[in-house]
Amino acid sequence: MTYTTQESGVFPAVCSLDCPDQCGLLLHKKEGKIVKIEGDPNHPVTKGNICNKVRNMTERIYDPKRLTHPLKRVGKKGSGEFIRISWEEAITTITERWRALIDSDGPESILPYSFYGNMGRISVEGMDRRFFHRMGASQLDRTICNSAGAVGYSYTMGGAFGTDPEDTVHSKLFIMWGINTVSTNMHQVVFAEQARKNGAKIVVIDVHKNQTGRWADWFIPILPGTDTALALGIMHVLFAENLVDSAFMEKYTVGHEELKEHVRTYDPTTVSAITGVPVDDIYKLARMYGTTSPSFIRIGNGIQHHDNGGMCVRTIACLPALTGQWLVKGGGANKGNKGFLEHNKLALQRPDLLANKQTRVINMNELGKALLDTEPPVKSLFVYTSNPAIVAPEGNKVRQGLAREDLFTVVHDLFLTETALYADIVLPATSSYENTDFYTSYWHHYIQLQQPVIAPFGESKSNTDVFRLLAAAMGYDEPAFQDSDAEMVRQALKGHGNPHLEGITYETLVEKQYAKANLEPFFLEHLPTPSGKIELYSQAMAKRGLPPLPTYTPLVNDGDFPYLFVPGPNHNYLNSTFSNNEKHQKMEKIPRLHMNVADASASGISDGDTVRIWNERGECELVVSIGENVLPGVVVSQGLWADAPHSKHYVNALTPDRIADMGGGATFFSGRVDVEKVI
Ligand SMILES: Nc1nc2c(c(=O)[nH]1)N[C@H]1C(S)=C(S)[C@@H](COP(=O)(O)OP(=O)(O)OC[C@H]3O[C@@H](n4cnc5c(=O)[nH]c(N)nc54)[C@H](O)[C@@H]3O)O[C@H]1N2
Ligand SMILES: Nc1nc2c(c(=O)[nH]1)N[C@H]1C(S)=C(S)[C@@H](COP(=O)(O)OP(=O)(O)OC[C@H]3O[C@@H](n4cnc5c(=O)[nH]c(N)nc54)[C@H](O)[C@@H]3O)O[C@H]1N2
Ligand code: SF4
Ligand SMILES: [Mo]
Repeated sequence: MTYTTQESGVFPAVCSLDCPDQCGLLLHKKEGKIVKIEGDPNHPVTKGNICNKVRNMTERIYDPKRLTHPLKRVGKKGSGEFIRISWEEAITTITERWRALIDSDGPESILPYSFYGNMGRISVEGMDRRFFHRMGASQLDRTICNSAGAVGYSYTMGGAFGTDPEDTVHSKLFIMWGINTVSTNMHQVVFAEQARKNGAKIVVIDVHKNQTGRWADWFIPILPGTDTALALGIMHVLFAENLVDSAFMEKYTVGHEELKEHVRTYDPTTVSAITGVPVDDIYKLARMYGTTSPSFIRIGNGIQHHDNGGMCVRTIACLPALTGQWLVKGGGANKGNKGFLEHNKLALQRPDLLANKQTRVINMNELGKALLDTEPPVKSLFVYTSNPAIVAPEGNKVRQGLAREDLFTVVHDLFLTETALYADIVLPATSSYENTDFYTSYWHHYIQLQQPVIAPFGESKSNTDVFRLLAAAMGYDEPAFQDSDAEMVRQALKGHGNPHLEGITYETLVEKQYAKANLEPFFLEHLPTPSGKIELYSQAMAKRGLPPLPTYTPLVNDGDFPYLFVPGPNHNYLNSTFSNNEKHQKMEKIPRLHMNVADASASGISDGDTVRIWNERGECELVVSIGENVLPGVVVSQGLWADAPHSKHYVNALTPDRIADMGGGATFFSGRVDVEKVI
């Protein structure tokens, strides 16, 4: 009997949200509906604790605003005037339009746009990819989240391999570097708290003393985009005071002699002038790092949403190699552990269906440009599992592009999102609890299975079903479009050549619900860098015209505005997800702009004033919160807020669509703004 046919009971599930913790869940079902969501106490990492967001998830699953049937636009784009249509009409309209476009403009006039609103591998890297490969559509480079840092980390370590979070209970020093752990990785906090009971110290390095900074034993405020210099200053002291592990460097690294020579110029006085961190604190931090073992660095996403973010992560990733911490249980670093759970992507995504066509690739961070300026133009956009009208940078450009009358836009989502308001056709999506999928955490080492627990909501359909329907209507008759969801999970877990996934199959997951990656052989013994060692000096970077040794480069000059603006995510939303839920909005209260007291008094701004934040790209309005939580010259907000009618909380109206130094990454936090009181 499947879970869906059982009216009542408690069923296993996985949190599908784009969150490193990827919790095991238990769904309590009564009369065919989920009535309660709690953590699975047996999950080895998340152990029954879940966040408030998901504890209140039933509100979202059964929200009366949820889409139940397809819609067709009848009013002006953006106005929200739609009428109900059938699935048949929706699929026919879309595919007729696409056929005509393929004839007149070629398949590259069609652009898919998606991200990880659901982390399920077959939902967002499965049938969809097969479909657009077969079509020969423009390809999307999915760079909005961690790509600068992922590439930077790979230059040093070869791939997403780092410390097992479960081992961090043994750590004696935690450095939370550019990560708002309390909100964005709560189970790392649980491990750190356990370690703290055994004397561990927690250091937080951030531009904002937020909930994570307040939790720290030592909070180190830093100027945005300068962390590379701080890391180089630490290296300077480690080498100068011989706090390095030469035997480790000799065996496991390349370039330590060059690095030692190179960091001579990054003395604490020089570094202090760049970072705003006092000279004595740089010495103290370096000595603490050089003498405490095990020491663990949790590398966050904040530092890499900058012009120089790739190099910053690459540099910090070198630190554990200087002190040999990779060999100590609970020591090392974690930027992301996806490498351990690398499955068979070729089988899942089938790039062979492209049949060697060289289709253009569009960077998702440049969506506005792609819709407004790209030649030949994008004429149709298919958005799924993402909400670019809120989350993409240079938001006004994005919305101007979405408003183009000649752009044929389809949006597949659970809600009529801000993006869906611009669609010609809107398709209702199932929630992850209605589908089969597998999930691989990018922080811990577990792979998990979701099997459908409830029936599809209204007429909603899963991503895979939508692409099966589209494929059939387009006449794509390859067997790849016939595979069931379970079959796709099977394919992804075969022939991957990843020793860490050896022995884990669809059947294991059906039986056990989750499985841990096999951690033998030890990843340090087979690092996928060109040299097979940790690359303190990187020939590969030199070949790409990047400095081969860790090097500090200042942020790009973003215009003559007084403040650097850091608009991060918040505690009770998950990017823009939940920002349309009343309960979550209430928990989050009002969006604020944090400003230093010196800046505020110089500008005649008082605590609680509504301020206008503006630059040449756009403007928004927030309520100011004045204090010492940010350094002078920096303003910080939290949250990607929904567009309530006339709300002026659209922070991405201000963010740049410049591309970071590596991986085509986003630079959300490298924009400059001015701030004035609204009278
Ligand atoms: N509750 C909640 N959890 C989430 C999310 C959410 O929206 N809400 N989003 C999920 C997603 S998709 C992601 S990618 C992760 C992101 O979660 P994190 O990795 O925590 O990244 P951010 O919250 O973007 O930024 C982390 C911190 O970096 C700081 N920061 C910004 N610039 C700099 C800098 O130059 N130097 C330093 N040292 N610090 C800087 C910010 O002030 C912020 O406190 O969280 C995931 N989890
Ligand atoms: N200013 C600023 N902007 C940012 C960031 C920041 O820190 N500051 N962070 C950036 C980062 S790190 C990220 S990852 C992005 C995230 O950006 P997005 O990936 O766009 O994340 P969400 O806003 O959560 O939107 C996900 C959407 O997917 C829908 N969805 C969920 N499950 C499914 C499904 O199974 N099928 C379909 N079809 N739809 C589904 C949800 O309802 C929701 O509308 O935002 C980026 N934008
Ligand atoms: S959002 Fe993160 S912390 Fe919350 S339940 Fe999901 S995985 Fe766990
Ligand atoms: Mo992200």
